[in-house]
Amino acid sequence: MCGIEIKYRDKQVLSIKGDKQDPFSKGHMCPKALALQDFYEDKDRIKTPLKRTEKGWKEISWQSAFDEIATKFKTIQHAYGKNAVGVYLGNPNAHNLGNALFLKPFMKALGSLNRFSSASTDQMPHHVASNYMFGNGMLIPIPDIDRTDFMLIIGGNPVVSNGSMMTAPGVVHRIKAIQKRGGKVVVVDPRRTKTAKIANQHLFIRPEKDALLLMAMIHCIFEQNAVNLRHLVNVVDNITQLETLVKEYSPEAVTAHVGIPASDIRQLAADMSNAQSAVCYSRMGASTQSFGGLCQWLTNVLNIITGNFDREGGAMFPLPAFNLLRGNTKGHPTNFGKYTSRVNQLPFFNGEFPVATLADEIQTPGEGQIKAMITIAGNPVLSTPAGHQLADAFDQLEFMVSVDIYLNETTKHADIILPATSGLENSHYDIFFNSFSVRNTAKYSTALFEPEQNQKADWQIINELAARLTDTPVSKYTPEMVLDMELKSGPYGEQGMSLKMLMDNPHGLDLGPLKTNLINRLLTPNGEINLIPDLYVNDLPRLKASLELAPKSSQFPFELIGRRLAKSHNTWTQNSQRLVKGKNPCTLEIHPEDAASIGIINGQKVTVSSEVGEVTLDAIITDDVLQGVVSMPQGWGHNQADTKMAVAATQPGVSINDLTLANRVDALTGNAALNGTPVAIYAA
Ligand SMILES: Nc1nc2c(c(=O)[nH]1)N[C@H]1C(S)=C(S)[C@@H](COP(=O)(O)OP(=O)(O)OC[C@H]3O[C@@H](n4cnc5c(=O)[nH]c(N)nc54)[C@H](O)[C@@H]3O)O[C@H]1N2
Ligand SMILES: Nc1nc2c(c(=O)[nH]1)N[C@H]1C(S)=C(S)[C@@H](COP(=O)(O)OP(=O)(O)OC[C@H]3O[C@@H](n4cnc5c(=O)[nH]c(N)nc54)[C@H](O)[C@@H]3O)O[C@H]1N2
Ligand SMILES: [Mo]
Repeated sequence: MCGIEIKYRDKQVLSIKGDKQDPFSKGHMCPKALALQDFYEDKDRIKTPLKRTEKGWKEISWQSAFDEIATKFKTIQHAYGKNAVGVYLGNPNAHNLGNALFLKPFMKALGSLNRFSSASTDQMPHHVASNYMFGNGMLIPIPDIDRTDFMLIIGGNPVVSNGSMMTAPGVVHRIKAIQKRGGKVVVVDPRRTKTAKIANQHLFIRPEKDALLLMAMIHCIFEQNAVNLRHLVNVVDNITQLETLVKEYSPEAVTAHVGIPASDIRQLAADMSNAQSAVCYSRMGASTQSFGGLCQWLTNVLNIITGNFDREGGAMFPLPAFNLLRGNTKGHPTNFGKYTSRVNQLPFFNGEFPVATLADEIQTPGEGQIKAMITIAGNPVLSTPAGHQLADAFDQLEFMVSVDIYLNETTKHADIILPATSGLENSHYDIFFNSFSVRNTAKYSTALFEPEQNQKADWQIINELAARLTDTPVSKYTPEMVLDMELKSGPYGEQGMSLKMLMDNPHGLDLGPLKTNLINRLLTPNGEINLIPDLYVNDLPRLKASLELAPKSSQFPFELIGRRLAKSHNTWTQNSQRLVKGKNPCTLEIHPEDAASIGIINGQKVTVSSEVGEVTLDAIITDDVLQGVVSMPQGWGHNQADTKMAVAATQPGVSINDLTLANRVDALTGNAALNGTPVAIYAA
């Protein structure tokens, strides 16, 4: 989403800089953009289809790769049923125009319900809350960071991540601007993050206790007589029933659990309702945990009842030029939990099952068992809970295909790897991240370089596969054709929005700040917002039970949380020299008193073990983490044999997901509960 200016000669990148004329990013870009050159030039990037043979990987032609894949998938589906072929879609699909447009028809062609993605290790609770409250999983409220006077950030570190479900290039400037106009930023996190360090206030919270905090804040809003629904007063239902639900969650009732003094909780609620405008933004830390579903529901509730919903400076709904919700009408029945997964009965939603249960679906015999897989732009062996167990499961498949740019920890388990073009060889318009953006803007970039002769873009690969699976001709559409049509039929179509218009304005077009628009866009059957959908009310006994302090597990006394690093993106950017140079960032942060209690010193190697695995890494002693909590980065662990990522191997790190547990999910949404994993620590 950041505009970048690349100087180049022939096929050589000379420089990469932020584009000052981009109306949205205004010259900002993060370190990962610089690495585009490394990805482009990377000698390890695969460029020809590879097939596993007894003598190792063999380069094969696209024709024979497509032939073999289509035959194998068809044979397996014929023998065991359509669901026998599973799919895992990774995060880069969301950053890829062609995949964002053509994965849907591909999935339809495959006809399997066994679909999984990184969304269930990430933001699924947001989609579920939007589905139940606003009538569509993609109608997502976004913090109006540029106009708010009070921003409460729970479990997000946007200074490092640049926002998430909040597209906001240059977050530091935006946070400083809040402070400059007299506003306040408060961070709630078990770790003193870079965001916490520039905030006005940081409150340490115990992992997985955010739903209790939110319940108590809502309790306080009623107690302080501060409910103010403003323009939504006629569409918001069940406010009195909500008051009853939160009654028992006073700050005093939750304080010992969340680890925040009751007076601070009251003050936080008062600050939020007294501010001219305010927004509560809760993200990864509040989603990938045992109460992720409740957290995202309660975040919406808090924003709504304090009069900060669909209003300047509150949580608002972007209206992108390519409107993903075009054509949706009111009153579609919810598809949440229409199916449940075979082995663990986790809910199907938004066209997929929770990935935490993928290994079980592969390894548990019986009708409906997954016998073959295709992964597209995903690295679940490093990115999903108990990823090392999923690796074992992959080896039990009859057949596996990966569409990727690297031979890595996941793709090495495939029988055939199909190489896709990468960043600078692809054109781009961001369909998803414009939908989560703090300002309405639109920008299209053409591909900078022609791909090498034998390469194909992701969308060409999946369209070809779809055609072969259905014995139909390959789609005649290109991403540009669909994009142009959507832009013309979208909300700015009448003002002339089109692909040509974007091409005439290569720095991007500013379509203005977010606008109040929710009442007309609500897609719930009755056009109203139910504050207390049954789904959530039925999950409250579980929250209440958590108030009965569970005794700390003596075998695994610490709670492990993850962290993101400015110079890496998930699992795959570590083959860039620019990004990995410098000292090893894959360390375990531990509080001084905890370090003392187990007798370790700064820099010492420690072993971290959980119920499913153990890893060894350097300890960093710091009071940036709460006592009892330890933090390590996600996305590392490139120390496996048989991969081809030479730079990454120089700084491999270890995988946090060798420790996380596949059976720790948010019982409501099935989202992986990655944060709060019980672990033990001892000197290595
Ligand atoms: N413990 C813990 N686990 C986590 C997280 C955490 O915070 N803690 N974060 C979670 C989150 S938020 C996410 S989104 C997931 C991410 O999980 P994944 O999506 O599984 O992981 P990525 O590293 O994003 O995987 C990207 C894969 O796509 C390939 N790739 C990159 N670009 C392209 C391309 O253009 N085309 C194709 N075909 N392939 C490409 C890469 O080589 C890599 O194999 O991880 C989750 N896992
Ligand atoms: N540089 C960089 N940028 C990225 C990525 C990257 O890998 N690198 N990944 C991208 C992706 S895929 C995503 S989804 C976004 C994520 O963007 P963010 O949500 O901003 O990501 P995190 O840094 O994972 O922030 C999660 C925070 O939650 C805290 N936390 C952990 N457990 C709890 C808890 O129980 N309660 C509370 N309140 N906090 C908790 C952690 O300490 C951490 O600070 O970032 C995106 N941007
Ligand atoms: Mo993510």
